[in-house]
Amino acid sequence: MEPSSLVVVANRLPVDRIEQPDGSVGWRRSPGGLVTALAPVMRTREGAWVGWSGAAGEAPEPFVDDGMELVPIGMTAHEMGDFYEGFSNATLWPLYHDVIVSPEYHREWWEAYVAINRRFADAAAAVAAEAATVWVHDYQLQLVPAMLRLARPDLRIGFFLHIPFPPKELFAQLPWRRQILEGLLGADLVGFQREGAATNFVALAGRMLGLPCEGEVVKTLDGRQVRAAAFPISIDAHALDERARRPETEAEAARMRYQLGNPRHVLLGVDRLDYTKGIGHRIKAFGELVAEGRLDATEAVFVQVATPSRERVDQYRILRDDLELQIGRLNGEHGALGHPPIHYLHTSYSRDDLVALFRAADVMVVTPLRDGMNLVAKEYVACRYDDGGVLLLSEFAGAADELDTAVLVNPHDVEGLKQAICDALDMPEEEQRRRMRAMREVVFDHDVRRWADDFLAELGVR
Ligand code: ADQ
Repeated sequence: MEPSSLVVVANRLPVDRIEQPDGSVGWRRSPGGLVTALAPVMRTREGAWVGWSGAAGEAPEPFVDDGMELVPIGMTAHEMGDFYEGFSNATLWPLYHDVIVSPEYHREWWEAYVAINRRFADAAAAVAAEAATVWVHDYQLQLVPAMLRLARPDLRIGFFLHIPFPPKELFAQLPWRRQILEGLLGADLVGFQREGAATNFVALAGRMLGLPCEGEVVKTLDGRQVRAAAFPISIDAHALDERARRPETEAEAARMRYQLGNPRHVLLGVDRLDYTKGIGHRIKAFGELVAEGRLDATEAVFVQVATPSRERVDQYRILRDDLELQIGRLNGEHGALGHPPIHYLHTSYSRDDLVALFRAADVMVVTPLRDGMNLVAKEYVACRYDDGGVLLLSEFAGAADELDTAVLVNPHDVEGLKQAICDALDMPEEEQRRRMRAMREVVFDHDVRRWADDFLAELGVR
């Protein structure tokens, strides 16, 4: 393997492992904002990407895919359980999302987290060229920056957290809070989605580790300066806009509305099936409007697409059962033959179908209780080239900072949410266009390419 001057380290590789008909293993590029944004710079800089293949077992040999060197990390089924389902998704995920469900603290999960972080750090250290730049991603790998720093003091190291960073009162619960802070401080630059998160982090470094801080900068004991700042992530807006404008997309959107019975209003939710996304809150609000007769189920239809997610974690199984009970009950009580008020799809959609759905929806309902950014909100905006449609957006999504002409809601306030849905459905076209135009300006001006360029420029990569 040739050493690489730019190394990305993320939990997942940007490819999915597929079994070929002849039994051999192949790889298919998985579409995602991160890989789209980084592909050009990775190609010109002979980049490498270190990540897990998503399946249990030994790591396959590194290989080259579309000008990028891919370095798979292996994990046993037991390690997957402790590191990924356990510490990452049943400890850190709920703790960093306002403890919507209770985080579980288990010492053996923590030990697996340390061991797997070390595995990623070792692989990155082995592939990085002298004085290379390494960009580490997300909550699964918060110890990697310090581990790398120790092994390779010559590297420039950046870290980006895709999810929220908790306030100190919640972070303080974590038995390994010092180790996590020290892990992150191995980076030269720590990026967050929102400014408040960066401020939290600096304050915690000062308070818990007793390090001197000045504005956005923390001074470490080994004399380095670590900068913490906000880099709100975005999407490939132009690619979505182009897809949305295709005649076949419009035809598919019309077909979808027809299948729904050509209702006057289509409301849409698209999420990973996750308790942070507030799916139950929006269904409750919509259901009450139908039950009270303020909405007619033959005129207003709610489509909820929920991608299966983390199905081996208990809380996710409970969430699915609760949600399906809630939706089944509502449809049973208020639906008519051929007219269920809610169309619920527990499935993943292709990019083309998602764009057609965004085109078919009059109101996009995005109501997370806490969300780092929420790309779905930005994707809806990117697809509304006609400047029509209304985005209903939770104040608790990072996207609310930028998309401030959306109809902003507090998802915990059921009456407020109901009123916001009614306001959205009644919004005059001129007002829809004014709000949407402002949001489109933000999303197109600040796309995912710009996000990656800004972060890398700050790290010294041009
Ligand atoms: P997620 O929590 O996964 O991401 P989000 O930002 O909305 O949430 O991204 C989800 C992506 O999956 C979107 O691109 C969306 O189109 C796609 N998707 C969702 N449901 C789908 C379906 N049924 N079929 C096909 N595709 C579907 C985490 C953080 C976010 C942060 C992102 C990026 O939780 O806060 O915005 O990382 O940093």
